[in-house]
Amino acid sequence: MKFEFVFLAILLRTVTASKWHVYPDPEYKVMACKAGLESVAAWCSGTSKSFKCACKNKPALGSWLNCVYNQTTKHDVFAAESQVIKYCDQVNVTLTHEKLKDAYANATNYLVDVSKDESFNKTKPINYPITFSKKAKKAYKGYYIGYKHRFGNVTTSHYLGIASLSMWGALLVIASALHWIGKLVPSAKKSLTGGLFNNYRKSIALAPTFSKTHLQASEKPWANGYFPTRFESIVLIIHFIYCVVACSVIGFTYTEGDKVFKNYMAGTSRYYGDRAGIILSYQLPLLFLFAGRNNFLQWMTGWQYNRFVTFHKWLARIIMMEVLIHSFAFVAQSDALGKTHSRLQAEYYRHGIVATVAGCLILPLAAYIVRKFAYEIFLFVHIVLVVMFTWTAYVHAESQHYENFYWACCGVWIFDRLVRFIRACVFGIRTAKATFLVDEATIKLTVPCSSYMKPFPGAHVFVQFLTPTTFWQSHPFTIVSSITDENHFHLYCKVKNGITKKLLQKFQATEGSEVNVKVLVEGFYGQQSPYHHYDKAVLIAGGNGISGPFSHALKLATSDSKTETKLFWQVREYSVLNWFGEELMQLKNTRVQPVIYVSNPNSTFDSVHYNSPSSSSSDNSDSDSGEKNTSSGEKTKDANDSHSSMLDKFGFIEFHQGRLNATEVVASEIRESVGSVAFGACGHPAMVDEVRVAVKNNLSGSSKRIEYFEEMQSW
Ligand SMILES: Cc1cc2nc3c(=O)[nH]c(=O)nc-3n(C[C@H](O)[C@H](O)[C@H](O)COP(=O)(O)OP(=O)(O)OC[C@H]3O[C@@H](n4cnc5c(N)ncnc54)[C@H](O)[C@@H]3O)c2cc1C
Ligand SMILES: *[C@@H]1O[C@H](CO)[C@@H](O)[C@H](O)[C@H]1NC(C)=O
Ligand SMILES: *[C@@H]1O[C@H](CO)[C@@H](O)[C@H](O)[C@H]1NC(C)=O
Ligand SMILES: *[C@@H]1O[C@H](CO)[C@@H](O)[C@H](O)[C@H]1NC(C)=O
Ligand SMILES: *[C@@H]1O[C@H](CO)[C@@H](O)[C@H](O)[C@H]1NC(C)=O
Ligand SMILES: *[C@@H]1O[C@H](CO)[C@@H](O)[C@H](O)[C@H]1NC(C)=O
Ligand SMILES: *[C@@H]1O[C@H](CO)[C@@H](O)[C@H](O)[C@H]1NC(C)=O
Ligand SMILES: *[C@@H]1O[C@H](CO)[C@@H](O)[C@H](O)[C@H]1NC(C)=O
Ligand SMILES: *[C@@H]1O[C@H](CO)[C@@H](O)[C@H](O)[C@H]1NC(C)=O
Ligand SMILES: CC(=O)N[C@H]1CO[C@H](CO)[C@@H](O)[C@@H]1O
Repeated sequence: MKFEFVFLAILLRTVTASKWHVYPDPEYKVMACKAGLESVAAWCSGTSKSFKCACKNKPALGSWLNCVYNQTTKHDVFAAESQVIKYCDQVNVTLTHEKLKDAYANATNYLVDVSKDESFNKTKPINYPITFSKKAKKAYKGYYIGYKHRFGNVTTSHYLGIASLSMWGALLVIASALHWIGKLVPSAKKSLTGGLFNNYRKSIALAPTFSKTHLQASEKPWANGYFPTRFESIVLIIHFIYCVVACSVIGFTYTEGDKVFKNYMAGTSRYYGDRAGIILSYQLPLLFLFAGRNNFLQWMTGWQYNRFVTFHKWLARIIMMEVLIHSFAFVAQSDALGKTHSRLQAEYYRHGIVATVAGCLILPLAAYIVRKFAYEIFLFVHIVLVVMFTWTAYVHAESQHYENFYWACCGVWIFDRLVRFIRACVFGIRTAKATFLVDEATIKLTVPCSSYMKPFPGAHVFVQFLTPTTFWQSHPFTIVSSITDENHFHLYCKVKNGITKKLLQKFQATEGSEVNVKVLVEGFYGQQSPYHHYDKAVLIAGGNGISGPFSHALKLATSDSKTETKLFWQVREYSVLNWFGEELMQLKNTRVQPVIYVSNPNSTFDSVHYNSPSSSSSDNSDSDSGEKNTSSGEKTKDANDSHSSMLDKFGFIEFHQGRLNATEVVASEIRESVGSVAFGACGHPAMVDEVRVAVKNNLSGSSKRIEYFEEMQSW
């Protein structure tokens, strides 16, 4: 947890570094006087944006002050003088309020009205002060309104950017407060069962965005991944609407006679461009923060990493929208100013273009389909493009003094990588024992624990298999603390098409026996759901999703909590007892009631060759081939013996043939319970969604506190 505080400090440091200049109104007047007068007469040769001539040349200073005193009132004259002193200080001319008054008094003796002179050449330097003529006043007004719009919009944009960050901050603070109150004073949370709370939870906190679909949306080809939950959608929609309004409502329109932007297009596009550019700068660090594995906000809010990943994805899409507004606005502005060609030569402009292109490529290359079928390619391309985007955007922004935002992004990213590195170092390279479980197409890994890190139920680790072709991949797996080996934990890795398949090919030659494999482990990650605060815990698992729910059940069984626990497990074959029997044995004679649903009607105990916790692996492989012969041939008396002896051994488990109906389980468990109930689910996405929806539907029918914890994460 110490990491989290260091992180907070770094983040605050980078955020406070993003200071900018707010222009007070007198400053606009001082700037506009100088620019207005210099547009009607010249005192030095060559035009310059600097204040050198205006400060050093006495007639120029006199004319400038004449305008400043004419346009200010007694309320802002002092501020305006101070501004003149500040500008002159920048060009090493030291002035005071008295000196300004003297210079003005002297100048008034020599003022010349040049506007009446038709032949006056306004680019030829003169050596006398001029009056604040009508012409000069018109120029002044044009500059005044121009600067006010230009820099006022910048100020507004900063405030809007800060406001968007503050809204996220407020949300996270509220979520953290609720999380910690629930954690420290469990009874407070349990007492929130009134109609209002249940309605809120029913229609927002627990509901998927659309009626039934959250995780299982990923199975629909058009869905591009998971649907957020309704709570997440509401947060994101509010954020989206805010961004649209903030980017599109500028607050004023282009004024004719604006001398800063000579035409409508040049002005308007600049306002939109600045607005979008500044707001997105504030939001970028959030994007990097939410994507990090070691994001301290997980610890504060109790939200799982996948919720932050959801926010990360949608924020990225909205920020890209702002990037495009910014880019196209400046394309339009360059065109309106006739500067397209010259800007294309400028380094900052070119970097801006590259950043936009890189950003645009990131989104389609991170689509669900890419992540599903080529996760490693996605990850590699994502990192390369994000580095490209950040670097080019940094160079682009630095030219306009917005680079601090990018330092914040890099700080967040580097910090996350650093913590990951430290975590991996603390665990060190370990030798894991790998066993291939044929029937389940699962690789069982037994990994020695680090004495510095304490595993907790539901935790997951990221594993790198240190073989020449796979060492760079980092995969998440849920841990199960080992029962047989002290200070070890198991990972049950379902064989899929990537790294797990590669490992399988390695092990296939040595089926059934153990293989040593070097791994680098990074953990422990995840949030532990507080089932022990509830009177009853109902854990529902499907297939390989058993790891998390089982760990919770075991913890509840072995700790002195009074929580009544049920562990439902949907499997295909009885043969799961071969690989998970030892674990389940631990639940014998405890408060935990395991219930197993076997879906394959042909499955029997015959394929189970569970002996005792001390059975060696070579025994297993012998009986394995023996079993295969019996199950394909006629059933022998042995098989019947084994059936009854199995029933003996696993008698404490309730077995059912058929599929587990999550809706029914949820409804009946709530009906039967006398106190508060917490549900947890991990397994097939459709089943997990079913549990979520069933819990949501049954909230209002119950006066007890009913909670749902999703034990499954995907991203
Ligand atoms: C928090 C968490 C806990 C998990 N616990 C378990 C577990 O206990 N047992 C288990 O069998 N599986 C678990 N998984 C899933 C497991 O991470 C993937 O099955 C594994 O990474 C697939 O590797 P592959 O290269 O063989 O898969 P592929 O065939 O390449 O891909 C299969 C699927 O896994 C996803 N995937 C691939 N690599 C990653 C990655 N590095 N990070 C996230 N997703 C990835 C892909 O998007 C794809 O949808 C867990 C996943 C998460 C997020
Ligand atoms: C007063 O103004 C005149 C004309 O600009 C200038 O030549 C002269 O040096 C000024 N005197 C002082 C004391 O500033
Ligand atoms: C400002 O200058 C104008 C001439 O441009 C003049 O009419 C007006 O009186 C001046 N106002 C003040 C407050 O000096
Ligand atoms: C002002 O003076 C400082 C130090 O004397 C010098 O570094 C700087 O370049 C000067 N600035 C201008 C605009 O002359
Ligand atoms: C005005 O002055 C500038 C610089 O002294 C000179 O180049 C230009 O030709 C002059 N223009 C006219 C119309 O006299
Ligand atoms: C069960 O066995 C019958 C007959 O052997 C077979 O037709 C059926 O497909 C099997 N069912 C499953 C789910 O394996
Ligand atoms: C299993 O049965 C097959 C034929 O049914 C036989 O060839 C094989 O040797 C048997 N294996 C064992 C281990 O008995
Ligand atoms: C197994 O034993 C039971 C009684 O214990 C008996 O009813 C059944 O027919 C036996 N089955 C086989 C295949 O021997
Ligand atoms: C589960 O039960 C409910 C109500 O009892 C029923 O509507 C639903 O269709 C069942 N689901 C499955 C998958 O059988
Ligand atoms: C008590 C209660 O509200 N029970 C409901 C639980 O949800 C199922 C359907 O999901 C309803 O049929 C029950 O009436």
